[in-house]
Amino acid sequence: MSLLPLFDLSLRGRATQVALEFAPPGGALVTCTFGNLEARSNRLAHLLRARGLKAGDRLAFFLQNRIEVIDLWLAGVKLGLIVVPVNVLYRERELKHILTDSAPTAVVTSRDLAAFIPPGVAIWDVEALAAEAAANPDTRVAIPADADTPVSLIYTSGTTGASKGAVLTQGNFATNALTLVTAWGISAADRFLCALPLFHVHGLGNGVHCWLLSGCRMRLHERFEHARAAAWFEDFRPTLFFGVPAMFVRLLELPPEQARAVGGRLRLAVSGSAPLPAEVHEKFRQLYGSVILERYGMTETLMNVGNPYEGERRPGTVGLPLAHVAVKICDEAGSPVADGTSGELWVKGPNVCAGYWRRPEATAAAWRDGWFRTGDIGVRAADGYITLQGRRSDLIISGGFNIYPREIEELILERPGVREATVVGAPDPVRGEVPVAYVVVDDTAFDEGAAVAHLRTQLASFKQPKAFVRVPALPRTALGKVQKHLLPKWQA
Ligand code: MCA
Ligand code: AMP
Repeated sequence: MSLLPLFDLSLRGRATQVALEFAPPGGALVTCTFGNLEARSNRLAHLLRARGLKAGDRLAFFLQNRIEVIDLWLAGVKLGLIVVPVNVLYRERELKHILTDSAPTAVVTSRDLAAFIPPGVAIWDVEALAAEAAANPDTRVAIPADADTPVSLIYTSGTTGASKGAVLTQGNFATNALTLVTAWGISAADRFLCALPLFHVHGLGNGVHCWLLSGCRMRLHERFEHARAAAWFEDFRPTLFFGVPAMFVRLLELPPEQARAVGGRLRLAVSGSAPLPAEVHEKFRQLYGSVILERYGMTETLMNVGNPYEGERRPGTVGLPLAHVAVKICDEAGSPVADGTSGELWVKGPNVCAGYWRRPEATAAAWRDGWFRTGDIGVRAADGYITLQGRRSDLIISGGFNIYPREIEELILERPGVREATVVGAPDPVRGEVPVAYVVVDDTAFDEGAAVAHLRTQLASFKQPKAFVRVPALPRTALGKVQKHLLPKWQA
């Protein structure tokens, strides 16, 4: 199975239909038909080929949502490239790791973001690339591809601090989208509002692929802005919305009458990437008259489990395994546990990535007998519904973005006067969790202002600790492991 024949249902089959409305910040709406997208990506594919790119080469993008991201993705699929999406909030240190590890031919970026790219990496300006592409022929260029053809390297934060690239194939994306389009009844009649970033699999794997496979109309925004969301819903009148819990929390701020009207047009709202509090699920139902469908996925596996479209969408649970995936819940030894007992979720299916890019040891550690160990802890009820309870690692999820404490701790420990440091997730009403640092410092040598300023240059904004809490010592077990749950609670 490969992507282009599935995209062709829309790119060629619905060539004259409006595919996309892009809303640039402060600018007028730009509209594209599926035929326009086919032509634009063909022109770009000709140009990329002329610049020497061939199947298997990496091409990174470091861009806010815009039409050119779609062009790059489609041209990449056509040429068999491995596209490397990079979070726009990452800064030099994070970028250096990803761009060194994936060794792309170039990174496509915009003028405002180019300054963050470390030296030594070829930068292609997105505007210049688009202008040059426009002069190329719009005839189809495509290499043969199958389910095993790699199409993307997406970096996921590793427990050791260095993120690893998950090698995702055409088969992974195709299976994922086919299952979701079928499970969620997505059709060409839908109107899909997308304000998720396209550099993560929620926006890219679920958003873009469900849109292209179903042939619905997508309204794309550069990013989610809660102050504008109400106006967007009013104006576009979506039937379909995918969001992270922080977006649904923000949507609870809409006046009841407006929320009701939005909810009346909304056929389906899907939440994922972080736990959706049952209370938000219930408040959204009351306010909008729409029952959110919560599902669970990972970068390495795309989607695994979801609440049913037909049937009970049970708050606080992620539902039942999706059609393409097998799920088992295991104890530490890898034996399945009984229903009602907590264990680690192991998954198997055509959705699971091919491994970690150039990291055979990490790949061997994450797979066992063909099953991928998710690191997520959960429990299955007698009727099959799965509830996630936490992680084997101490991952923090803030607004749907993942943070590994170790990465921040290592940077804090490099500061003068810091003897010990640990970072934990503190509850936050909108973002779910925010990182907070607990430090044991020598007060005469530690300069908090300088530490904050330094971290700002080193880390994405969502990873910045919201506070430095000074403690006399970190609580530790007899073996020296920090007992994070014993730290004094921090409140904003
Ligand atoms: C967020 N910020 C951005 C952007 N997005 N800045 C520039 N460009 C962006 N695209 C920054 C803001 O500057 C601000 O930084 C902070 O994030 C929060 O912004 P705010 O406007 O106050 O937004 P909010 O109302 O708090 O909502 C945050 C958000 C954002 C918009 C929901 O967290 C977001 O886009 N999350 C989506 C993450 C996502 O797609 N995850 C999927 C991963 P500052 O704090 O410095 O002021 S894939 C995954 O997890 C798996 C596979 C799955 O299951 O889906
Ligand atoms: P990422 O590393 O960005 O792929 O994030 C994947 C992680 O997000 C999963 O391993 C889960 O811990 C978490 N996640 C995704 N969806 C949900 C959900 N609906 N509820 C709780 N956690 C989720």
